[in-house]
Amino acid sequence: MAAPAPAGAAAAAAAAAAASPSPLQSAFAELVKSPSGLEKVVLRGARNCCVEVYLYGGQVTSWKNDNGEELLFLSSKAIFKPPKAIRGGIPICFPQFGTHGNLEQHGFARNRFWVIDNDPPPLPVNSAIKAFVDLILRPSEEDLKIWPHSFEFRLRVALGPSGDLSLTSRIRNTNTDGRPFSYTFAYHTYFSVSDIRILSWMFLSKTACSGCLSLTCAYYFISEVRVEGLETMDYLDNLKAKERFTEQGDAIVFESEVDKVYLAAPSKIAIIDHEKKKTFVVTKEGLPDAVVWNPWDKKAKAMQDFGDAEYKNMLCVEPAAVEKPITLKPGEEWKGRLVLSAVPSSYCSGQLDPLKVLQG
Ligand code: TA6
Repeated sequence: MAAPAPAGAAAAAAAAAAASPSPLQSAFAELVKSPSGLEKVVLRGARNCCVEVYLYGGQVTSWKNDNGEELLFLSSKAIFKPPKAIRGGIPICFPQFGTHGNLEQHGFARNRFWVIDNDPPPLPVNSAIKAFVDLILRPSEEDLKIWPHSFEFRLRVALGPSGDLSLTSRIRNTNTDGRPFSYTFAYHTYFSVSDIRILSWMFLSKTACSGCLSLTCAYYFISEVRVEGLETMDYLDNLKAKERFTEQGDAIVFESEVDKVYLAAPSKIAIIDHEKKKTFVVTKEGLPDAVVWNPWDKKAKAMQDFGDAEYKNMLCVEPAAVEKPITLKPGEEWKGRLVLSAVPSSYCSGQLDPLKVLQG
């Protein structure tokens, strides 16, 4: 029995797919050329839900909810030209996170061209997910000179029926000389948030009693954006020579540059954005650590592919494997998964209780 006719945008994609067979065999995924000339895959879900993945870097650069609202940060100064990595979305750091090794910062997967994998090994997935694409990266001769290991890196990007975005990585050691290899990894996710800075108010009240006037002055600090789930975790501080500290017991709010690798972090982390009445729930599998990064004003000015004020509206929370590199023997395969969902959260939705979100 033929699949039910997809509605709206997916119908158009279906017609297009039928008209010109693309390497993508799905009505919910379309390969297009972006204005930069780089190719990207557009995944269309229910209503206006949509995801864009560039073959360059295997990088998600856009994730929209059913109101068509962009949920990921992409710099207005992002450079879409190799070998520069695209500033925003979800760059993949492999086979090295940051400067944890002697390769270029964050390894090379984010500035290589991936290809569409039309025949991936089966992956147990929820059959309700129609909008997905499989990409694959293998090392080039040049890569083997800087990192002498054969691997197959398969990436499935999927847009769920409720608008959730998932990235499933499978990395296999295909060395034929019996050598294992080790690597570090991160999904370097840039979230789009409302003003991340702690905003303060001075509150003056006048009280008059029995002929005298007294002024009471109070300061209120409001942070629209907070991260929950990393309280009391140990972390390596990249701003202090990777020294190890323990996070204080409250939600993380932001008032200066932050660059921390939280160790053995819980599988669920929440980013609560009061202003946007939304909570991002970050769920991770096979990735013990979580990096939190905001460059703040000075670092922002120093980055050519980043707007001076853009630090106010982005936050990176990056499921990662940093402290303990992953080691694979030949033939072995590792799986690392990230699932992102954006839930409405406001005082009245009752979804503001982070524990409810984290333990939901
Ligand atoms: O993930 C945090 C971090 O490692 C920071 O140290 C900062 O350098 C950021 O990544 C961005 O790195 P990039 O190489 O993309 O400029």
